[in-house]
Amino acid sequence: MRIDILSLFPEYFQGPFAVSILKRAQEQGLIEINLIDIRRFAEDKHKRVDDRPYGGGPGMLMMPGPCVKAIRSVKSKNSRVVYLTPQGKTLTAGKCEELSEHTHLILLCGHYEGIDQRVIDLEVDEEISIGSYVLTNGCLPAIVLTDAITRFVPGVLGHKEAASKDSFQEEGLLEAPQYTRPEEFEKIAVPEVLLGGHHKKIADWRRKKSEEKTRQVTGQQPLPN
Ligand code: 4HQ
Repeated sequence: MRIDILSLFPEYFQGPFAVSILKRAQEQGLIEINLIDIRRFAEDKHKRVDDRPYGGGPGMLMMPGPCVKAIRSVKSKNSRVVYLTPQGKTLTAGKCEELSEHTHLILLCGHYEGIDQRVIDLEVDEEISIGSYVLTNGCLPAIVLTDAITRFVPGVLGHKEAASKDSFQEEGLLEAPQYTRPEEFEKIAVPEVLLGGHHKKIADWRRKKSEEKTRQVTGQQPLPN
């Protein structure tokens, strides 16, 4: 899978993509990430990429010309073009898994107050939000999306933790609490059942905790089994 990320700050991504699992996935050739500077596609001698909104209002918008040119410079028949925006559909694990099945993603990061609607009308396949709040630009959302998608690319995660094989996650449940050594930490003991090695009892305990947590946090009734 290839991911092209179009933004005004390609440097933004260099930290997160150069460490840990995303770094290894690139080294193993499982994903290829390309960072593209939209300003390269500016159409005037001042390299301008923003302008004032028609109808008035605060701030600036990204001009359609440079955005559309940048997208078209990498687009082919197999490309899926995603614009990151609070106006999009909220990202879920299911959407990440679906996007991981594409061979080419183009992620468009907005800056300022956003982009001209005609870029969306002409070139964008879907709009995705990483949550209901407003960030200063779309670079962090593109990092979040790239990270969450990469976990679903075959070979990126080890056998054990394979992205959606977690039965609880598949049922929309939150995870049970987890513990490692020591057995007691600042007077708090690890729940006895986890120390016993009784796999059925451990699985039952985890399910119960998982359902409790899901109810607490989401108010949602866990699906019956
Ligand atoms: N922004 N989920 C504003 C976001 C955002 C989000 C990206 C800030 C687009 C123009 N994107 N720019 N939340 O807050 O995706």
